[in-house]
Amino acid sequence: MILKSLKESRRLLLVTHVRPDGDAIGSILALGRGLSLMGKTVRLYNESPIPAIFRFLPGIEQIVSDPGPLSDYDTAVALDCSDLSRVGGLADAVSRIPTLINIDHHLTNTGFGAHQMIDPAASSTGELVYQILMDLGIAIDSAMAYAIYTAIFTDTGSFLFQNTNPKAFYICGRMVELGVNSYTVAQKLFATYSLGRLKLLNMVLDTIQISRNGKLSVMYLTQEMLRETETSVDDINGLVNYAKHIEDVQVAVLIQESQRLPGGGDRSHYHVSLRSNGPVDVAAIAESYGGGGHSGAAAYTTYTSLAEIKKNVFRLSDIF
Ligand SMILES: [Mn+2]
Repeated sequence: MILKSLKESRRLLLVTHVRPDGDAIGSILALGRGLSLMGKTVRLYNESPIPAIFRFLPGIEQIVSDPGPLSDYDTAVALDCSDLSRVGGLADAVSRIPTLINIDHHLTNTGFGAHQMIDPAASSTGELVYQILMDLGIAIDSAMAYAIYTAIFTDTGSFLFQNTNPKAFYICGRMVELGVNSYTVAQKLFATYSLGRLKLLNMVLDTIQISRNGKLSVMYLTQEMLRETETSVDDINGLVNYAKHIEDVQVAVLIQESQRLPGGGDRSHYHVSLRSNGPVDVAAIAESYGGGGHSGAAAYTTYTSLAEIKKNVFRLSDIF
């Protein structure tokens, strides 16, 4: 049904989640380019700024934060969104576009949209986009190959996470055959950090606390640290994983003070990222706070104080 609907569409808006990661960005770029090559009018939308590390991807400038009048589109495609609200402020308006297609791999996907391709066994949404491009008979060029490779490579944590499956290796191998320089991608994504980021990492690591049973680690990051190290949200990407590498730690938590919202007054709010090494399902924890994600990586936003968040988070360690 998805294929038929995509073939019949003429003017498409592709959307993905706020604070986009490599899977969100790679998926939207690859599918967007494929559909454009089929002669369709395609616009790629994201509410948030694109993190600097992804700016090497061909066509990245085509992801815009202004989709124009939504009445222009006959079809919307949501990629890597467990819930349409993940799109951000435009979610309601997007839901009114005549045909809504939902392509995702989150176990927690709410099943929104008229047509869905939801496969929690897929390593990434990029893997599903590859399948769709194949089924549409589109020849993958180097730009699409870089996008798909980046989607899978980042969502599997460079093939380190538990969602790394045979297809992830197979598709990435094919993408390398089609022109991706895997060394270049690795360098762009992981090997080059600013001095500020390392100083920020130093500060954040300094806040690590471990639960009494040793299975949970908690660190935090404040706006003040970003100012002091002259870093931006771009530099926060991946910091949470450091605390996961500690011996015996099963769940790592990074509590990140977010920028005050315009009109939000004095109230700080926090983005809480959770990473699990296996047995603990952090998506369930995030969901209980109104967030979501995968069993191994999830997040939620909260308006309580840092002290309160830490108290609640440490209480979690009692259950595992
Ligand atoms: Mn994903």
